[in-house]
Parts: sequence; C-alpha cells; structure tokens
Amino acid sequence: MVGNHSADDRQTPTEELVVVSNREPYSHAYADSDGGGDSDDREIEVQRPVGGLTAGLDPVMQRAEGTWVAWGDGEADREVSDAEGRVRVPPEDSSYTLQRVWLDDEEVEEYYYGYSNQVLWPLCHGDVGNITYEPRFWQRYESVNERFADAAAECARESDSGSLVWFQDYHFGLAPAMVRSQVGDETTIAQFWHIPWPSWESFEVCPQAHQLLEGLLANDLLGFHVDPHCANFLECVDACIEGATIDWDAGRVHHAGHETAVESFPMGVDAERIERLAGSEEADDFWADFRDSQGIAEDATVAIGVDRLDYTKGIPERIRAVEHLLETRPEYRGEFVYVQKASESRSRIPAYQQLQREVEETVERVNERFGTDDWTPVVGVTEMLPPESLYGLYRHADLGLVSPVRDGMNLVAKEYVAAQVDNDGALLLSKFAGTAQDLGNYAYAINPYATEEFAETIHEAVTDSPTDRKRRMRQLRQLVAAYDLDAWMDDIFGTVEDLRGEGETDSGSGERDGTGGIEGQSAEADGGNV
Ligand code: GDG
Repeated sequence: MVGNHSADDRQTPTEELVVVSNREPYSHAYADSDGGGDSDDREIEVQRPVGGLTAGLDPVMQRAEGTWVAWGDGEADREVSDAEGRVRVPPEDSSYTLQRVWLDDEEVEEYYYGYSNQVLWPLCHGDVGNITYEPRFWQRYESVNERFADAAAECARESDSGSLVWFQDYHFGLAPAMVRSQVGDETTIAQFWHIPWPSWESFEVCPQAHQLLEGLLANDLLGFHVDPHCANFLECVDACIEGATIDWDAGRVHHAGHETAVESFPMGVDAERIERLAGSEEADDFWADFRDSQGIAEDATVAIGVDRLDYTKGIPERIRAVEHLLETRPEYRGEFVYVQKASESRSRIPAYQQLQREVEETVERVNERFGTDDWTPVVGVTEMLPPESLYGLYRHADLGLVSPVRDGMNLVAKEYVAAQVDNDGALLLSKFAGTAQDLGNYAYAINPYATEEFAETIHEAVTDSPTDRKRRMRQLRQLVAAYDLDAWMDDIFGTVEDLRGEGETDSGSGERDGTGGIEGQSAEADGGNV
C-alpha cells in the first residue's frame, strides 16, 4: 500500500509527461465579461482549478515541467496563447506548457455533448435507455480524438528522453491508438477511465464497440477505479476482439503484438487539505451564516448531498427516501433537514433538463407536504461554493448521503469523510458507487432504489450510539488519509515504471535511454486495495 508520504517522496516521471484531458487546468476570461469594450483593452483574469484531479495534477505537472493538452474553452484563451495554442502556466511562476486544442461549436456539440455524454456516459453507466446515438456524433468524436492525438504525439516527439502520455477519461477512447501509430513503442501511453466499464451485455449495444476497444488496447496501462470495472473490460475484449489473449489473473491483454496492463487504482482526495479547510474559521462562518439564512435550527439533524445534477447520482431516489422517512417516522418532522447541493451540469442535453425538472418537482412536493412556517425539510443550493464553504457544510452535517445508482468512484463520499475532523458524522453510501469497494465496510450501506430500507438506514445512523458512529468514522478517515490523491498518482506512476522494467527485460535491451525511470521511492503497485 502506498500512503502517508511526505512531499519529498512523491513520484514525478523524469521523462517528459504529457497529460491529455478534456478540461484545462487554467482558463482565461475577460474580467468584465458583460461583452462591453474592445477586447484589446479588456482585463484578463485566470481561472484556476478548484479541486479534484485537475488541482491535484497541477503540482505534479509543475514538478515534471511537462505539457498538458486540453480543450481551450476560456473566452480569452486565444488572446494569451501563441500561434500554436501554447501558454506557459502557472501564470505567476510558469513551469509547464498548456497546449490548447481549439474546438468550434459543432465539435463541442457533437464530440462533447454528443458522443461523449449521450453515448459513452450512459453506456458505461449501464443506462442504455439514456443513449442517443447519431452518426455525426461518432464522426466528430473520431476527428476530435485525432486532433488531441496529433497534439499529444507532437509533444511526445519533441522530447529526447522518451515520453509518458497520460490520457484522462472517456473523451479519448480512440486517441491512444492514434498516438501509437505516430510514435511507436518508444512512448509509454497510459489512460485512466474515470467512469465504470459495463458488462459485455451492455457494451455490445455500442455500434463502435470494436473500434473503442482497439483504441484503448494501444495503451500500455489502462486504469479503472475498481476491480469489477477491469473484469468487465477484459470480458468485453474476450467477446469482441478476435485473436486477443488474456491473462485474467495478472490483468494483461496481448493483442496485435502489444501488451496492455489493465489495473485498478481507486482515486483518492487531498485529505490533508480538506481537513485543514473544514476546520478553518471560514468554514465555521459559512456554516453559521448558512444555517441562519435557511432557518435551520441549531439542534436540527442535518443531512447533506453534493452532486452534479446527473441522472447517475440518484438524487430523486434520495429525496424520495427522505420523504418516506418523514412519512413513516413523524418524530423527524421539524427536526430533520436535508440539504441538496446540486450544480447544474450538461444542461443542453434533454435527459439532464428532465432530471432538473424532476428534482425541482420532488423537492417542492416534499416541502409542500411536510414543511411548516419555521421548518423547510429539503433545502436546495445550486450555486458553486468555494472549497472552504463546501467543506464547512460537510463538517457540520450529521449525515452524508451518497446514493448514486452507478458511479465510477464518487469523490464526495471521501471528501465528506475527510472533513469529519470531530469524527462525528455518518456516511450512508450506495452499494453501486466505486467508493463502496474502499469504504463499504464502515459506511452505512444503502441501495438507492430500496426507498423503505434507505429511510430506515437514515434512522439507524441517527440513532446509533455516538461511540459506534465515531468508531466507523475513525476507520473511514484512516482509509481516506492512507490512500489519498498523491498516493493514487504515485501508484499509477510506479506501475508505469514497473511495466517499463518488465518490457525491458522481455526485449532483452536492459536499458532504454538511461533517463526513462521515475524518481523517488518505488510504489507498490497493489491496485490500491486499502
Ligand atoms: C467523475 C466520475 C469519479 C461539487 N459541487 C461543488 C464542488 N463539487 C465537486 C465535489 C467533487 C466533484 O465536484 C464531484 O466529483 P464526483 O467524484 O462526485 O463525481 P463526477 O463529477 O461525476 O466525477 C466519478 C470522478 O470522476 C473522479 O474520477 O469519482 O465516479 O463520475 O470533488 O467536491 N466543488 C466546489 N464547490 C461546489 O459547489 N468547490
């Protein structure tokens, strides 16, 4: 297990690191974005990552001094980039290059809102009913993958010491093979797929199942959050790719003269930072103001849910469980408040508009049914909160309700745990979130569809003895702190290094270029099972 490390023993690839993601780590916007004034004299401000992977990778990129390839979607991005779309970041102390890829409106519509989010997203979450397929989506996905692949391959070719190209997520199902065809075996290609991989029974409905699997098998390392997603992927390769041989135990696929390692790395969060911010004065001040402004009584039992408004997150199911609790256990009326922090997401897509309406209607119904002049059972928050405020909400909420119907991991569950600096919260966690593989033993397990049981589990968590709740929370906090975001990255970089070692032994070359290793202590590539 990798964990509890200091800043000095973190791994940074010494070869050129090229990260490819859809979202960029820094975007540029006009300070007065009301559209007024001449763009020549308008002030430009930099927007930074607020959390999660992008914020976590930024310091790694600063140490590695590599290149980050991403869609330049900021309105002032072109103005600050050179003719090739490059800009040095971070702005105050530049240490790496952000290579922007420009996408026009049609490309965004068809590649991002189309194939990525109306085909692959529902497909991978096993929700085939929400798939909307159009041939133009696929054509655009292919051509945009080509654009990102060209940019990544060019960066890889510029390095004398070999490169590691690291793709993030489902927006790039074809790009690994496109890069491989340009750079050959000298470049290591890895990818992390942040969402689930479905069974073959679900995946085979995809018209491009074969092309996507071929694209991904060009990776040297393909990572998923948890073992069942790796097993599903191997099952799909077995069913669809003729001539591929699979080592099921080791998680290796041999195909077309190339080996791909398929392994799990359960992503973590920056637990130390969350704990620090959750315990800050700003977090307490936000909570006090929030409680006052929402009329939440000081002794109320508060539960929180934090999600993008997405149909995979089980938001209406959760509110219905709260409704059932209030219906069957009247003692909670006037005493229990559920805070739903939901940020708008992908709202150009009809399924997301429909979900938004459903959530609004469900909240309204529960509040009309049970609410009184001085008590609102369900409080909705839609604005994006700064990290201190979000962690303040987590810290002061008695219960964290995390009930996705399907989720690759779900970082909110881990953030809620990291923010429990007094060890006094309780986490209710869906069996269908990847996080359940890590935290399932100590969280209160729920099935989001089983409304009555879900409501009873809320009651159980509230009425359990404080000693039992604290015991569970202490265990959860240890797990979240031990395998944090840095440990996750170390684990991946360590595995890349091990694989390269294996490749060198296999080919008998012994040495590749003398600089192709990774600095720091070697991580144990154990798939991160904590
Ligand atoms: C995908 C996979 C996987 C939300 N509201 C605010 C805010 N957030 C942040 C949370 C959390 C993030 O958004 C949401 O992350 P999740 O992991 O819960 O979900 P997805 O966005 O669907 O992410 C998922 C993840 O990729 C990583 O691999 O876990 O399974 O679906 O970090 O904190 N942050 C701030 N203010 C808000 O109002 N600052």
